[in-house]
Amino acid sequence: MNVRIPRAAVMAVAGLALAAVGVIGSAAVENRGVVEAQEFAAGPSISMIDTRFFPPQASIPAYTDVTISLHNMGVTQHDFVIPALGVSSGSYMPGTYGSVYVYAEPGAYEFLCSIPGHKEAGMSGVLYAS
Ligand SMILES: [Cu+2]
Repeated sequence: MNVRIPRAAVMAVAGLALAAVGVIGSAAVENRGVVEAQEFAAGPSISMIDTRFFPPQASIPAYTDVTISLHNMGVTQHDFVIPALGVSSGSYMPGTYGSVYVYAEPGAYEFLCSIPGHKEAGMSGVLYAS
């Protein structure tokens, strides 16, 4: 399993680099066929940029364990929180990467940066599960 996870990660990164948000789902399906040990579907990649998230809207499949990839492209610390789902990434220093796991029933869920003042400055968005 330890051997397979890096390969899945590399494939997921390659898929994310090439695919728009709407296409990532199919890339995840292909990855699953190749890498048996992968338990989470590769979901959208969201960048944290000072005072906003990009993209500000993203979609995931409902009732599915999904990985949302995060990248702080800003010059200050940010985080990624989905209050309604109890998801909190913890702080990301500028230039750092990571991910959070999400499982959701169908619906629209606000995500935001919880660092004081950042949501008010524009760091929020909506994650759609369907
Ligand atoms: Cu922030």
